[in-house]
Amino acid sequence: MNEPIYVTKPAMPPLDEYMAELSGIWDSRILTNTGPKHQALEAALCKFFGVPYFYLFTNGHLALEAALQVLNLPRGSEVITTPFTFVSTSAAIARMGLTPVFCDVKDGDGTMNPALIESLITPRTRAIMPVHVYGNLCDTDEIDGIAARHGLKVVYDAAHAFSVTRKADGKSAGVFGDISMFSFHATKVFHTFEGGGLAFSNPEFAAKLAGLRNFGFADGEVAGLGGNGKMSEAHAAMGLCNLRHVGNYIAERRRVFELYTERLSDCPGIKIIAPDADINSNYSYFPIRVDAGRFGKTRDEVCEALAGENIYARKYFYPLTSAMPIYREQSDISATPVAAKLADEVLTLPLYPDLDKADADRICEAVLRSGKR
Ligand code: T4K
Repeated sequence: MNEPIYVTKPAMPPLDEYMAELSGIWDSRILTNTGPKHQALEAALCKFFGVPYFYLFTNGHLALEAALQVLNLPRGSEVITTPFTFVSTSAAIARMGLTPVFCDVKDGDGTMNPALIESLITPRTRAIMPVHVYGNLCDTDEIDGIAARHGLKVVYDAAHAFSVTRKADGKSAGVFGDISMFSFHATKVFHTFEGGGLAFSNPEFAAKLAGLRNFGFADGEVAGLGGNGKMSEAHAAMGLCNLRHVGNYIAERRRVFELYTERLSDCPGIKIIAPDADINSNYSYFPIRVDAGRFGKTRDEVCEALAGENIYARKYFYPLTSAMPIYREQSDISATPVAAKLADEVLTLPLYPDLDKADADRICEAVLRSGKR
């Protein structure tokens, strides 16, 4: 049997580079509580995203919860979001005592369909939480415009969108809406082992978010109900190293993306969800849609056939979060038919910087063979 290939493999900087960062921590004995590595990484990320504030957190999910908490929405408020996402997005809304209201997505890139948002607004709606799926940017101008007209806040789940920029004006995924959340989990394009953070420009959020990630402390006193979301120095050190190499990681991802595209783009029944033409992509995922009628096998059958060859693709995102037991009673999956179809058809193939041509070929051949069984 061939070696297993997983959906991703974290990109690593040279070990001696990381050890050099760590030696600074050994000298200073400052391990956490917004130390020098943490401050350096935040400053570098402000520049990277072109935002006045970037706050690091222990992970993207906690950052998303803090982003909602800082908006101070009344309990039970409705937040319009998408069901075609990782469980974290809807869970953050629900765990903050808010109600997710599921909006359907666009067939092309799986991001929220702005044409449907206004029909979901009720007197209880207070915010919108769209997701930049696979790094494809949402229709931010339209969504932010709707929010402004209706007095709503916007928090973008930008977990997948590190380094994505708009071609037209060079704007990064960090500048839209009120706050954008990025995940720095091991499986992401840029990682800090675990981690994440918030990009924003409102100075009022800055003081409050500092408290929310540090037990509510402000000027030495507990001024609010905070938790502990601080990123450690060892994690921040990994971020400093990876930031030096992320351009290379993305170039290597692009190489793999192009290999797959060359082999799979002409296959009847397989459709690649390509990066939108108007963005500079980070090539975070390689999602394909399997049209069972034309390909001859369902997405699940393709996924199983690949697993049989020791290739572990993932169904990002299946099931829809709205179909999960905790939301099922309050949501109607038939109201989001495009998302439901995507969730049934999509399969993300392994994609990471050091996936070599031989493995990419092996994966493509396994996909093509699965349709002929
Ligand atoms: N919003 C969105 C839209 C998200 O996609 C995510 C996270 C979040 C919010 C929340 O952000 P974080 O709180 O996570 O920062 C993975 C990741 O755990 C998760 O971060 C990610 N999205 C999601 C899409 O994927 P799993 O459970 O599907 O992946 P996992 O952990 O099984 O890893 C996949 C494969 O990667 C493994 O089979 C092997 C390889 N791997 C994984 C890890 C963790 C490694 O080689 N080394 C590793 O350390 O969730």
